[in-house]
Amino acid sequence: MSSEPAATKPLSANEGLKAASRFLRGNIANEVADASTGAISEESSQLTKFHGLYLQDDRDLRKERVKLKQEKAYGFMLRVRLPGGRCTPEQYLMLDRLAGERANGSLRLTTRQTFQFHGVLKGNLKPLIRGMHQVLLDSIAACGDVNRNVMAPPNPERSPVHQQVYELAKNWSEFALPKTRAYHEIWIDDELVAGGEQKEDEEPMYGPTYLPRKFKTGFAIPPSNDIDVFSQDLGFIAIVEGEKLLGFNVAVGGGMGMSHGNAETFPRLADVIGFITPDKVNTIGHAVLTTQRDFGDRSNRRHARLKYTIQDRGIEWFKAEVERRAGFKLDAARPYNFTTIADDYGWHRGVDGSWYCMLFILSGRIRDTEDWKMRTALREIAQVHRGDFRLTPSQNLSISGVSEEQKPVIEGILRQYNLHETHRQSGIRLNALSCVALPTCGLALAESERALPGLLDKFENVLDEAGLRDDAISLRVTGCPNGCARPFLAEIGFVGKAPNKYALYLGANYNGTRLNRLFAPSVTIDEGVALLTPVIKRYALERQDGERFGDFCHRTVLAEQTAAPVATA
Ligand code: SRM
Ligand code: SF4
Repeated sequence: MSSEPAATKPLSANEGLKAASRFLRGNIANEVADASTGAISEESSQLTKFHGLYLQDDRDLRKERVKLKQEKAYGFMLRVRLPGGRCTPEQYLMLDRLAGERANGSLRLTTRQTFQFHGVLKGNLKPLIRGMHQVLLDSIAACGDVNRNVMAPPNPERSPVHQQVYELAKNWSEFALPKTRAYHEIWIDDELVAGGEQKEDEEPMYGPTYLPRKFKTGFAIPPSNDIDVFSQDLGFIAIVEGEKLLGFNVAVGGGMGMSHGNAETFPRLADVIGFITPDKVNTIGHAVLTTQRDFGDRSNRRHARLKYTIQDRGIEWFKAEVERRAGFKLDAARPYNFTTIADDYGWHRGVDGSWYCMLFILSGRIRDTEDWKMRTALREIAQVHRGDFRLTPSQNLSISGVSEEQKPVIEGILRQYNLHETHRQSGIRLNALSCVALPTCGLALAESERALPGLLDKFENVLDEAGLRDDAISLRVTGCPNGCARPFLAEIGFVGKAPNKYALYLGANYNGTRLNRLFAPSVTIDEGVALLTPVIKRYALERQDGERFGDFCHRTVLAEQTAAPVATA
């Protein structure tokens, strides 16, 4: 598959769709206006992704619907574009309102620092997008074959460099936005629906068929690798001297997704190819992105990410092509050191004197339940907060830029709703991620978000017994091997294969620089916990000074397993 140039093979169906879409318009407007069904066509649902929208259905209701001879319970997922995960209180209040009025009453914080709505009925799409537009939010390029939501460390008040890096991330996000007017026409201005004259667009950077596949960028500031920089197609690792941002090491070709049992698909860590000064971010970004645009595989979408372009053609070839396009040579990469992936929970004071409070939010799910009114609490905070909110790559939320006078007010609301101690939980819970999976994700093979609480309870029992309750151990669960919670970078990864069947991965490190390995190809949740119980007990007894769980597994059980026959997924 890999040696043949992609151009000689037939193009995938999506390429034809994009080319014929008149810069992402297609027939979306007409189909959204059609009230006879809650769905849109397969073609349109491929195109709406570029507008941040996925057609989904409630999979819990599928059987019942068939019985009743009704169409599936369709609803859309909408993903907001939110570079660096920043939103103002005014924006938050609008999102919260829209979640209640136009979606399923919850907001979901994602692993790429943004919000998702679920269960949006077709008739609610326009009001929702227009509501977002009123507070200057959009969902352009939140999904689709383009540069996705750009990640950056969440708390700029930690240092002036954090603020500078956030600005650069935002700037690259704007730079790499598609230029088509389709989004505004369809969702905001109604030009097409009203039969307005078709405008022609240009996409100087993307061209009419955009990229072969999604493309993800993230900025990290060592020693924190909270954004998992090596999982990004394009990563910028800040090199800081004293309080000065010297520039970035550039990392290319990371990605998580794979298919079980298909060795031609695999998770891959990005390669560091050199160093650039801060003024070169967009130039290098443009060179990397257009190299992938021109050389990525447009015939096979399972082989179309940048990681495969690099794997097939070689990193030296790739670097030379990027340098040719950028018009300069990269400097040698500078030394850096990542020590953690964790969010710093609780209250902290920034260098500018303001405070931020990092809240732990399990799986990023914000909703009210009978006994826990988290959504109400956050709304009340947004009503009085004068700073902003920062979403983290670990699905958490930071109340950021809080003044000394405001701090007791915010703290009072957190206490009133029992949110003030969200971070006083076991180490494994505070380091757990899960993807959405069932019931909304059409690709889920197993439960994830809904399985996480039970899985954590079981692990907590084992860890309590071993005296390891407070040890930070990263656990990531996904409902399939696409890897939306970056499970291949977890010390313990559960990757869904079938209902209550998971491939169990072990031994990544706690700074996101080593992938984990398959430990057991197919286990139920109970079997997985049972398999790991002796490992956890052994860790408690045999770990070396300061040794993390993932490193311990790498040194012991995985090394021992290598000597024995290797399991395959
Ligand atoms: Fe993802 C597809 C949810 C981060 C790799 N992802 C999906 C879809 C849209 C399912 C679909 O295509 O029908 C999921 C929607 C579920 C739902 O009901 O909401 C979905 N992905 C998510 C989110 C919401 C997970 C979460 O619980 O937070 C994350 C949203 C991120 C965002 O705000 O933009 C999310 N997805 C990721 C990540 C992590 C990251 O980017 O840091 C990855 C792995 C990194 C990577 O891309 O390699 C990821 N998602 C995928 C893939 C596999 C892509 C691949 O080329 O390997 C798919 C499937 C696909 O694209 O065909 C996918
Ligand atoms: Fe869906 Fe799979 Fe992503 Fe989970 S990992 S949200 S199941 S695509």
